[in-house]
Amino acid sequence: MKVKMILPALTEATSPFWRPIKYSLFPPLGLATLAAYLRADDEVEIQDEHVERLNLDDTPDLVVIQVYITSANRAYRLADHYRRRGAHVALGGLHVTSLPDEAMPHADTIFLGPGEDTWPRFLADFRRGGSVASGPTLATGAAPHGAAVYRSEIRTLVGVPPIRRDLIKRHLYLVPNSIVVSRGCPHVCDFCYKEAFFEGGRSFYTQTVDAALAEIERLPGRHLYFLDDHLFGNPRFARALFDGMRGMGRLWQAAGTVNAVLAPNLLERAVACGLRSLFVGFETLNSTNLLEQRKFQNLRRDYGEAIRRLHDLGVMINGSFVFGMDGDDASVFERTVEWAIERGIETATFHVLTPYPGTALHARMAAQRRITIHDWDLYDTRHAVFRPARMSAGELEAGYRRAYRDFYRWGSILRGARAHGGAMRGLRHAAYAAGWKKFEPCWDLVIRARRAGMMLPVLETILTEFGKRGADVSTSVVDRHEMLGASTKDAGRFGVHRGAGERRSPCSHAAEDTEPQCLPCSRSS
Ligand code: B12
Ligand code: SF4
Repeated sequence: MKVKMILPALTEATSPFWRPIKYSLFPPLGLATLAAYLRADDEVEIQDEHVERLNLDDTPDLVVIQVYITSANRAYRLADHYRRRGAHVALGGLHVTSLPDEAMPHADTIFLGPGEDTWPRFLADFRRGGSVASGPTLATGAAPHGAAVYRSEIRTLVGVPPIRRDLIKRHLYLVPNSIVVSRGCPHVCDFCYKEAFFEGGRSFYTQTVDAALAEIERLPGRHLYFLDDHLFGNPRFARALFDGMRGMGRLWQAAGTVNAVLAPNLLERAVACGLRSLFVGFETLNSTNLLEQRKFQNLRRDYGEAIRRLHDLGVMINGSFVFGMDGDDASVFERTVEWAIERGIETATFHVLTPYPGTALHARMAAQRRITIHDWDLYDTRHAVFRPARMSAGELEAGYRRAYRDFYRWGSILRGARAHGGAMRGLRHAAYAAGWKKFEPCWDLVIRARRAGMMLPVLETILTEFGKRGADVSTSVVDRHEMLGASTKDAGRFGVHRGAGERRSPCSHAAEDTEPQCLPCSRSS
């Protein structure tokens, strides 16, 4: 069987404002996950339109398209194209799950929720002769025009086959070693995609620690980027994973919450096994906004203390902030940027609040008739698609753009550098922030020359230098903690071999006190 898997690019990809660096970071892990369920004799190709021109002249038997909100229009055009050519078109992903009725007319089969249970079931049905609409338990019946709907019900990562990384064109990505070892998140924020996507089943679950460690072992080089929504979301799993990673010599980046950063002895374990930079969802400095968005886990948390803890352990921070919540007026931009600079946050990702269909935020705004734009192309967190409460949509968009400009001015970078209170640390801050934003045209040149993969050794070298002192401190803290008897008792519970870390060669990056710097790798700044 000939299978074509496509990650379409958002419409912006063809615009002069296209920023290659932002979209050449991570390979399409979701599609590579699904490809693992195909047979060895299937002919399969993954094409990612963010990094390559699609070949649309082929004639696959089965076309699989992953649909995000910002690429939905493009995805539907591609689906229509392949249906005209006689292929069976399967659509899935976040946007299809939120708006199945919209996706149906463009597909032969649609998939709601994660694909680990529905996709293999569909494949079996399809191979039996294409009668997918009557799939026994999961196909929930035919839509008016005949598309079948497969709805995910069984939520587990136990026993999933290894991701088909051989199908990923590693040289086209700046961060080819991205990895996810869990799905979802234990929290419930109103603006997040999570509740809609995982509706009807568990919305947070992890691999076994053994499986996660095995996946890490399969990745070449040293650098890893965990794309989990909240790698620290299950502290017992996280502790066992970090203990298992000790001695592997990895350098890694991930996302976490303020809460997780403040949790005792979790961050130290992460640093001891190679954490060098963390994407932290601060989102807003206003507690009324946190309440409004039900981001309770950030309420009454000491953001300043979280930042100090990260910096003391040598972890670089990418702070995430959302503008446009009902408590925000036009002063929010300057206040937030100043706060971040004064605390020496190295990089920041700003977003305009965006009501994704299926979220509680969307339902609330729709009920209040505040949604003004329905073109999905503009749901990219750069446009105000709703009427803000305390400023105009124009002010919100202009303020968002100004926040980026102000945060990355040379003056701001230098002020942020001074906030670290030490020459070498300050230098690291300046090198990091400037390296990301000020030299973006250089990155773009490398990417356009299809040499993105060449930058991985550079990234690894930089991260090796970054945070050595923190790694030393955290290693000794963790060791002390274990000597006191609080060792890896969680490991067995999650299926990790006891002492997995000890089996591996000792960490080679735990000695000198050189000033570190690091390439920023924000998820979507
Ligand atoms: C990495 C990432 C990116 C990367 C690259 C994306 C990529 N290569 O896949 C970059 C930086 C380019 C990016 C950009 C953006 N992103 Co982004 N990104 C992510 C992130 C952090 C991880 C994606 C991932 O790899 N997940 C792990 C894999 C295993 O899961 P998966 O991809 O969802 O695939 C599974 C299922 O969805 C399903 N599935 C998917 N497709 C199909 C198809 C079929 C047929 C079947 C059966 C199943 C199926 O099966 C897979 C296995 O279970 C997610 C958050 C998240 N946790 O998903 C946000 C996320 C997807 N991004 C989001 C957004 C908003 C954006 C941007 C608009 C941000 C911006 N401000 O510009 C842009 C635009 C993206 C676009 N091209 O349109 C939102 C999407 C909201 C929505 N409703 O669509 C998310 C959910 C973040 C969030 N919390 O809001 N992103
Ligand atoms: S903490 Fe992050 S991933 Fe989790 S529900 Fe909130 S916004 Fe979503």
